[in-house]
Amino acid sequence: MRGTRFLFVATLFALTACRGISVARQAGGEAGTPALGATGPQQSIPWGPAPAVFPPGAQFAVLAGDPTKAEPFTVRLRFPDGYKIPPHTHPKVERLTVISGTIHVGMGEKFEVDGKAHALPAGSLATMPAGMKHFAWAKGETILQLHGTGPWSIQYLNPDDDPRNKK
Ligand SMILES: [Cu+2]
Repeated sequence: MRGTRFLFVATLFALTACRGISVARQAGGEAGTPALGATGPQQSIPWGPAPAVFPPGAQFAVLAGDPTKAEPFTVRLRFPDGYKIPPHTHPKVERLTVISGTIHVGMGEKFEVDGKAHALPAGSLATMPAGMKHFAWAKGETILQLHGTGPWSIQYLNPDDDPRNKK
């Protein structure tokens, strides 16, 4: 059944945001991981255009590690209101935390805006197993944090949806 493998935690855990700096300090001890302990929240995020695998309009920042390598990583994505990611899978578990805004995540092979999608407001955590087919859209400007172990990528189910195939 669709969505049964979607391990979904909608519980708000706003306190986590307050603990973010200490978590980052621990991560700072790893090789190649920038120490974020001395930097503040948001204003120190090194935003830039998202990689070409994302539909145009997203901003991207690597906070720790390298998502293209076989190592732990933490990245952030900033989507404008209404931003859509067509149906896709990932080769590794996707773990996302909603920092602000709301991301809607639907399961399956077809992009459908309906009541079956999960609305994940700020503070939500979602975990999607490798290979699970899903899609997403943002309501309001939305910032997500993804963490896991690379190499991380997106495989669109329909090659026509892959922005790299569009000229
Ligand atoms: Cu995904």
